[in-house]
Amino acid sequence: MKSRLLALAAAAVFAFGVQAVLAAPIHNESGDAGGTIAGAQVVDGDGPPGSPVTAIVGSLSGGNDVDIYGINISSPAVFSASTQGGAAFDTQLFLFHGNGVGISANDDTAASLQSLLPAGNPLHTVLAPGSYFLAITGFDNDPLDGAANLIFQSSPFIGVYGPNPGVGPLAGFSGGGSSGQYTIFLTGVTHTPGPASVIGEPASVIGWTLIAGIGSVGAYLRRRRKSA
Ligand SMILES: [Ca+2]
Ligand SMILES: [Ca+2]
Repeated sequence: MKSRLLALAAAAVFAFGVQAVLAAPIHNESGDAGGTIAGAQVVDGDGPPGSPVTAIVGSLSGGNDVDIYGINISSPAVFSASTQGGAAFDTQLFLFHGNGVGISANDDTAASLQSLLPAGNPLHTVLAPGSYFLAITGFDNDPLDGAANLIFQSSPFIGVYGPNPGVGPLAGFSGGGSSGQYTIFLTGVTHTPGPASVIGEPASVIGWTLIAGIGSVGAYLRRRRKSA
């Protein structure tokens, strides 16, 4: 009886330990996050579904590197993304729908060359909870549509902008920017709870499911390798 209790206690401690490891609120870039919506790195697998993601840590390896992350915005009313205090280079942040249509952009704040997509901005509060794509680049590597139009106004640098009228979805970037290590601080973002959370983003459901599935397998394999 005693040994069974000890075994149960050990199992509980083990389960708690695993949960604690899985509950990491910070997502570390795995390899190099892709520079397209389809190649985006989904922020899942390093926390239980629904648990908060408070930051993404990664690096832009050169002026043409663009890192795009698939994130689950669970609370659009408080969603924010910021590199203030999280980078030593001139960052830019851009938010997109799963179909590549632009949502918001910021280059600099009044205080710094780092970037802020602010909580409470009407561009964010109107969003439905679900999957979105957050891109980080170094100034002045800007997102372009298929006709090489700038998707977002790029000056004055401190503005928070929605997409320019008439532009198409993301097709590429202008290239040639600053680079370095970054931390993107997040609010209103949780680890993806899976396809059921993808509300209001029907065009991206299949892609998101596929990406999330691949990401989960990758995370599983990474954990397997680490524990082997
Ligand atoms: Ca990178
Ligand atoms: Ca900037």
